[in-house]
Amino acid sequence: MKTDQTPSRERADLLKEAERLIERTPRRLFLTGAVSLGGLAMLTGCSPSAEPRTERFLRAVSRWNDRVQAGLFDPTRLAPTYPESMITRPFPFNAFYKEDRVPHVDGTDYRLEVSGLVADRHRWSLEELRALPQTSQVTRHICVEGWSAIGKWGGVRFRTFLERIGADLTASFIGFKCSDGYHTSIDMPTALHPQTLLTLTYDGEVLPPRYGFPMKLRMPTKLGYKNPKHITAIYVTNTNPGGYWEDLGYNWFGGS
Ligand SMILES: Nc1nc2c(c(=O)[nH]1)N[C@H]1C(S)=C(S)[C@@H](COP(=O)(O)O)O[C@H]1N2
Ligand SMILES: [Mo]
Repeated sequence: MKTDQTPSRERADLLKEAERLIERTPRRLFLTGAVSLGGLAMLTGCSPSAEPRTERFLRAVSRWNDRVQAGLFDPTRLAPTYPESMITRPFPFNAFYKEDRVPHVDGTDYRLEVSGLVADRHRWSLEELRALPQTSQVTRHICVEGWSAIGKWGGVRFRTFLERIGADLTASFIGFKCSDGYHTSIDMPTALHPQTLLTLTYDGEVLPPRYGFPMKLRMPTKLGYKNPKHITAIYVTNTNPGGYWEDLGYNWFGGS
């Protein structure tokens, strides 16, 4: 069937279903090329000839979804926290590669780059970051691949860090670059949320390599792929930087 000939009601349902599929599709299917956005559109019953148009349309739906999620986001509403007895052991590892390829970053030479709309572009050593006020929380991490797990992360409130670097808090986005080539970005209201932490520890220990040494941005209000590990650079910007999975069709806002 051609999208053009689909009755509008049916088409709306079809798009809703396609969007759900995009957001729930296991990343390995995107990775192996078994599923593309166009492919997903086909699964929902559109002909190959309608592919590019449908793809554009689905991306527009996902952008609309970003705006709805941003509008619904309550900067004061806290995600659930859990007792330490509920921590998932062992906590799962996940990345766009297998665990044997986890980067081993040297903490001695490490300096966190800060750029964009900030007053202070000073590069931060781990010692300096550890000297900032630390806090910890036990929260649930939810991955779109269909698993969730409870873990304990400790570090600096991201709002505190943004204030220290003199970030323009009226800017729209924060971008993150990682030592494994991963990248992602978040909206400012989420960056300023009290449970958004620049974490340096996992379960009371220095963050191990598999969980993102030297640091992971941990947000219990966002899905797993929005939580960057092995951060090397942070930049404040008004241009949406996108992200590794986001550019492949995962929803940008990625709220959980
Ligand atoms: N640098 C980097 N960060 C990343 C990823 C990655 O591949 N590289 N994967 C993301 C995804 S999809 C998930 S579910 C979580 C997994 O974090 P964990 O290994 O601590 O469970 O990291 C997120 N952050
Ligand atoms: Mo994930």
